[in-house]
Amino acid sequence: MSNNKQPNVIIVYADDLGYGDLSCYGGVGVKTPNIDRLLENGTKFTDGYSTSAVCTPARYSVLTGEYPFRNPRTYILPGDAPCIISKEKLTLPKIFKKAGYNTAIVGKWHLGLGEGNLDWNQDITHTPNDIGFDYSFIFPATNDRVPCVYIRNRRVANLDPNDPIEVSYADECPYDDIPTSTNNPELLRMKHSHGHDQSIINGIGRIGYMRGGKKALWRDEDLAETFLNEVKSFITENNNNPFFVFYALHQPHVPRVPNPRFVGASGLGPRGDVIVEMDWCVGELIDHLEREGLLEDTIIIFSSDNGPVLDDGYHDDAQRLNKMCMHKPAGPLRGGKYSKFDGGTRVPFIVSWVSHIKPQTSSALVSQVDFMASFASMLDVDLEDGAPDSLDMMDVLLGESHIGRTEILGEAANKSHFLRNGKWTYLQPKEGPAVNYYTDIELGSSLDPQLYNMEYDIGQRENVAQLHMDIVEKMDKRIEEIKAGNYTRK
Ligand code: NG6
Ligand code: CA
Repeated sequence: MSNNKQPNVIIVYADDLGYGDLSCYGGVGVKTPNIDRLLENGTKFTDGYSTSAVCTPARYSVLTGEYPFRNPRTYILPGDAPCIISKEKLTLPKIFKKAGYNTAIVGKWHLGLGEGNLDWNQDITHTPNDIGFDYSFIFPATNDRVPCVYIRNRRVANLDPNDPIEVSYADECPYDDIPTSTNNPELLRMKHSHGHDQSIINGIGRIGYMRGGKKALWRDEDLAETFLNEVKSFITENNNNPFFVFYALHQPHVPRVPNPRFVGASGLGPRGDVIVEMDWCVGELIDHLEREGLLEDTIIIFSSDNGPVLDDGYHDDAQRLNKMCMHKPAGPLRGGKYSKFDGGTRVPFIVSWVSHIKPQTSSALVSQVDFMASFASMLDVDLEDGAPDSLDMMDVLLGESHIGRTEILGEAANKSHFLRNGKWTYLQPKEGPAVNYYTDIELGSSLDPQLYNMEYDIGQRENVAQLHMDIVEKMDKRIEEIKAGNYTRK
């Protein structure tokens, strides 16, 4: 690096934002001027991937540098799951800590808390603070799962000891005195289309049952600003010390409830409105760094955990309005969230650093699993045997080289894999419906092998497997090799 001051690093990580959802990625229905602004001093990656088409496994890879399937617990977790990252494991925040940084996570967590049978009214023993974060202000799982509360470090925030929290993910509601979607549909202000029919919190049906904790409940309209203010305070407090922040946004995951200031901001209904709100958050973040005199010295990465979905369980008119406005959340890609097609894992991927990066577009193949080895290399921290699937791509992330990975492995929600190698993407056969009935997303499941030439078929329309069975066999073998523990870095 040309200057010897250690840059601050902020990863802004959206939830279910698609490849086509930003104006700088060609999105037509919604304007994202603040995120686009990152490209004035940044690289726009056209071929950047998360490791999974759903949240928990994708986040697991960012924080551990490991493909999700190496840990059998990397499924979409319920809100009362134990933490799936062990305290001993080398993690991304630990890399920063070894280099003298202060570290924080703010926003969505969804990697489990505690050790099982969690008592939400006591100090929690296994939180982000045990895997390398000095400070954490999170919600436990997703905004559609109970408990709908913030957790600051080890404690539920604003908890009244006289109103303890109970949480259950049993099929039947174990509490007879709480409102549920089945018993109290009159309380709902947003109707569910599938699932989300258990506890009602703030007029919205959720996944899971929750009793008590009234004062601790979040207001959905305030989530964005609450998290933003936490990030801002942490930055101000660390003005004189290098810091790493994992800013895990909750937008545009369901239920999409923008602050009233953003209602109607997009013309795309709630989904578009929360994207505008998210963009505003990024603008506020940039302005805050500037005011603190830190913008020049801060690397900002913007990406998403997985691809887009329109109907993910609530009637919020996303399908109709997106169609009407011709907004394609996955852009030219096939499939979306949950899918083995590129729409599941190929996501917006921007790296900006005001003092170092010239505006450019890069088609280098990059994966979020590489953050760990890349920052370890920048900070001169030894990975030892941690982060086995992570490659040092720092020069690529900084736009100094355009030679990325040769191969990328990704997985669908059903744990079936694809491998991209240069222009070829191969999808391993797996039984299952071609299209999910509820979300209307093409999942990429098929008993036939699929091979696509990404150079001229970005939409993965023409399966050329039969023409290139030699490539199919080679790529299939390679997936099995990687799965069997032939780690990428060795
Ligand atoms: C699914 C939910 C979906 C969403 C997803 C997790 C239903 C019917 N669907 O099970 O709404 O919460 O889990 O999304 O309950 S993720 O982005 O955190 O992976
Ligand atoms: Ca997600």
